[in-house]
Parts: sequence; structure tokens; C-alpha cells
Amino acid sequence: MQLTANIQNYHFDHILLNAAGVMCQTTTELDTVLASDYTGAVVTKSATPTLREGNPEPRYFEIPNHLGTINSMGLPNAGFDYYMSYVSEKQTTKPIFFSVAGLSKQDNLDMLHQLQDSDFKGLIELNLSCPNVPGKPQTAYDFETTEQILSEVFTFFTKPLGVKLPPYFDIAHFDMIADILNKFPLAFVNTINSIGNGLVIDEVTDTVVIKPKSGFGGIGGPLVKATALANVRALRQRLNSSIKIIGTGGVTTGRDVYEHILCGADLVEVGSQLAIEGIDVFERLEKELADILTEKGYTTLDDARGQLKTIS
Ligand code: RRO
Repeated sequence: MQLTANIQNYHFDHILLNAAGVMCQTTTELDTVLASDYTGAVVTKSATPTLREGNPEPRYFEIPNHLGTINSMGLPNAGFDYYMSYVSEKQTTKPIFFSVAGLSKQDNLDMLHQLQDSDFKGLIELNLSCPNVPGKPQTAYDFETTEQILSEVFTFFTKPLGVKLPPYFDIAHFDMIADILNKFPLAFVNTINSIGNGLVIDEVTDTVVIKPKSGFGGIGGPLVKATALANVRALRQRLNSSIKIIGTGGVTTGRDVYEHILCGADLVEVGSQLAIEGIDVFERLEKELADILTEKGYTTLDDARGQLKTIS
């Protein structure tokens, strides 16, 4: 069974990879994802220009009964130069996604200028959707600012660039963000980031479960699957075919991966379940996916992509 994908001239031997933020903050974690026989690529933790400790702990919590996770990490990362050294020195045939998440437009432009001027040969993901930095709204909910940033970026940026989007919840918003994204030569969009500013309460103590932002944090895992699928599907229907889609959100089984593919995802990322299960999740998911495709009579993944049926 061929479980491969392409974005521009980048080839992925497997369609699964880590979601930014999970198992990708240190060189050891990045190496673990790269070394898996079942990952097609690795994404680095979203970088800011300099190291950040992130928000106070507890800042990550697994919701009981396998419902998902809540996090308010607050962009802890080792700083742009650390990830730049990693990608410069790493010998690998797998594509690397370098994720950046500046706290201002200027931070993003500065990091993208450095990536443009570097020897980095991978793909770049501009994270416009971090929900967890106190006082900083999720950029991609501000359509005007998003368009302005991309306009400035593409005055100088020629490497393969994609954006990490927050979930949208209204058809009008799907239309609006797609109209903006279609104006630019994006290589991909990645949808969705966590659903921002959820709240989880401990039933014994009646207390929130994470400390930052009085308990508000990004929701991931099974709770977000329906929203993730809707965003993959809605964007696939609206974006130029040259813009590939990375589906992220709610993947705990091969069936979930398959549903992302049915909605039009080219690659599929695993966040919460990777944090919970560890690196072996990729082997399990790929095998479960292959079994489903075989059972349905598909011989390649490409035949299943986008084949979601509706009721006439
Ligand atoms: O570090 C975080 O708190 C974080 C980020 Br940058 C993001 O993009 N998504 C998320 O759920 N957490």
C-alpha cells in the first residue's frame, strides 16, 4: 500500500508526522520523530526569536475518559537559533518543517528573513494561531492583519511556506480566510491548531486544571475531531489546488486519519495522542489506516483523498 504524499517537490514516504509543539522542543525529541520508520517528516516547536520558558505549570492536562487535552504552554521553545542549528546540522532525507511563531509581525518577518537567507532546504510553517500567550490574540482570527502579514512576507519570501490556522466555526469565516489565502503562493495550510480558550474543571476540587490564564487553554484530541474535519473539508473545497492541506486534530485511530484524508488532507499530524501514547503511535496509526484502505478496496491513498460522500 502506497501511503505517500507530496507538497511541491517535497516527497513524503509516510503521511503522518508530529503536530508542532509535541515531541519537538529539543534535539532529542526531534531526533525521535525523525528516526521513526512511520513518520514522513518532523515539525519543530514553533520558535520565537529568543528562548522562552513559557507559562507557569501546571500547563498541560489530559482530560479524563480519553476526551482530549488542554494546554497553555505559552510557547516554551529554545529560540530560533537553536532550531536553525538543528536543521543546518541534521543529515536526513525526510523533509523538515521549521515552525515560527513570532509575538509580533516584526518578529515573524525577522525570522522569515533569516530563513530566506539561510541554507535551510525544508518547508516553513508560520503559526498564526497560538492561543496561549496572555494578551496576544490569535492572529488568524484577524483577517486584515493576516492578509497584511502575508502580503509583506511574500515581497521577499520564496521558500515553501504554509500557515498554521486556528479552527473556524462559521461558513462566512471559511469563505473569508480562503479568499485571503488564495491570493498568495502558499505551499500548504495546516488546519487546525487547538481550539483556543476552552475550560476544564476538576470534578473533585471544582478547580481549573491548568494554572495560566485562570484555566483557559487550547483543547486537543477527540473533542476537536469534528471541528478539525470540518476545517479540512471546508478549506479543501475553497483553496486553490496548488495549496496542499495538512489535517491536524482529533487523531487517535487509523479511522481518524482516514477521515482526514476523505476530507482532503494530504498529510496528517498527531498532537495530543502523540503526547499521550509516545512515538509508537505512528506505527499503530499507519497500520490501522492501511487495513481500512485495503478493506475498502483502495490500492493507493490518492484514490481515497477527498472522496467524502454527501447525501443527495
Ligand atoms: O505553546 C503553546 O501554548 C501552544 C502553541 Br505555540 C500553539 O500553537 N498551540 C497550542 O495549543 N499551544
